Amino acid sequence: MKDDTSMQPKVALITGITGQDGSYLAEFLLDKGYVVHGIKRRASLFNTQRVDHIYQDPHIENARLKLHYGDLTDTSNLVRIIQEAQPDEIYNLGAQSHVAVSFESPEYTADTDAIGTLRILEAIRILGLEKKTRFYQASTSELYGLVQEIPQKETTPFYPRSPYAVAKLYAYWITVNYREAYGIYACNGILFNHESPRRGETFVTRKITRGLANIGQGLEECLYMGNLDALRDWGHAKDYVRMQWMMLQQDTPEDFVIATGVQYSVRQFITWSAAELGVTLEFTGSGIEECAVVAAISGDKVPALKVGDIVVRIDPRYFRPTEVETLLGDPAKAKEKLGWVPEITVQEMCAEMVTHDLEQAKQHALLKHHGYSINVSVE
Ligand code: NDP
Ligand code: GDR
Repeated sequence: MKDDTSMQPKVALITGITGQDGSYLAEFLLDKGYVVHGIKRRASLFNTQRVDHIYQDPHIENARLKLHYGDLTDTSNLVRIIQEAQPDEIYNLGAQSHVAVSFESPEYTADTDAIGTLRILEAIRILGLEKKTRFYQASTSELYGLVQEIPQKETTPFYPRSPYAVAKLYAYWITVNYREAYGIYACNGILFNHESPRRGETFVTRKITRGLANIGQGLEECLYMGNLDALRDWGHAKDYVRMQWMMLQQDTPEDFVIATGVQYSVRQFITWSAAELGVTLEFTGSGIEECAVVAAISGDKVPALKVGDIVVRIDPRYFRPTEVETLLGDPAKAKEKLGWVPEITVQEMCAEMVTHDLEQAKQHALLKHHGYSINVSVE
């Protein structure tokens, strides 16, 4: 590991700081004493909810969190921010990260996720920072797509199955190439799915925990889902950002798979989430006729539900043109070389997410009861 005792605080730049991982990583690095720069996008409404709790007034002396407006599609902007920040470490977490959306916006996804990565690596070169700045690329288990080996490890061949995964494949290899060609300390974390209460509402786990909590409070009628048979290796984002940092503290840059080594189906995640709410579900039918019916209720967390209610139905809209059916990672290298093991189980994570979303649903139900209009749309 690198010596961490120098007097000058280390400087990190995070693209995607307003996202799930970016927010946890910023907290983690601030705790370690870093000065953290983050890139946020201009939006017509505030979009910094995930980092508002660590916001520091830029007018105070020695503020250690600095946000810059920027975009991965804007080269000059990236060069200027990197020049200003002079980062010791760059974490490239920014991306159009939704697989289903990448089929709708493939070109934008490629521009942001593939060429955006190249733009940062080129900025490092243009600014002569090859020896100073270490680079982390948010690679993904989606690279394995149509899996060629079970479980998937660093040497497993890739077979991407979406415009998102194809864009990330370019980003993966350009990171390897700039490491080999220019000696940049650059590495890929091949991360399997990781979730948390800060997970975007349209990813499957959060859609489930939020949707069921809302239904239980009478804010929604039913959860419409896609492929319930998909198998994923789910971990907690907090565990995974720790590993992102560890990867940049080694003597030599290497790529690592980050996963838990266990997989479950989407249906199983629905069952756990319901159980956290005191609800037992029975799945009936199959394929696009499948639905989940309330079989029993214990406790009082779901006042709007009764036995016999249908809470999950299938909507073909949520099936992808090409699906990744199964993902299971082998994190042995991360354990052996870095001593990394995940600390939070998927069941604990599910419970945390349900608790969070139940609190939110109760608040929304209260507001609705008092006549305020609440938008709980789920996509
Ligand atoms: P999120 O979708 O929560 O966050 C994505 C971030 O990227 C947001 O801050 C978003 O900004 C920003 N962003 C999107 N487009 C651009 C752009 N054009 N320019 C600059 N910033 C942009 O993703 P996660 O935190 O879950 O994931 C972080 C990274 O890790 C992503 O690259 C993702 O592809 C990858 N990954 C994620 C995994 C997971 O399971 N979570 C697993 C493997 C890889 P805004 O808030 O304005 O939308
Ligand atoms: P994924 O995550 O595509 O693996 O990408 P997501 O949670 O979107 O889907 C997981 C699996 O669930 C199935 N599914 C549904 N998915 C969504 N979003 N909505 C549904 O209604 C639904 N029904 C079933 C999907 O078909 C899929 O099989 C995530 C992202 O964070 C990527 O950025 C990251 O690279 C990978 O994880 C690893």
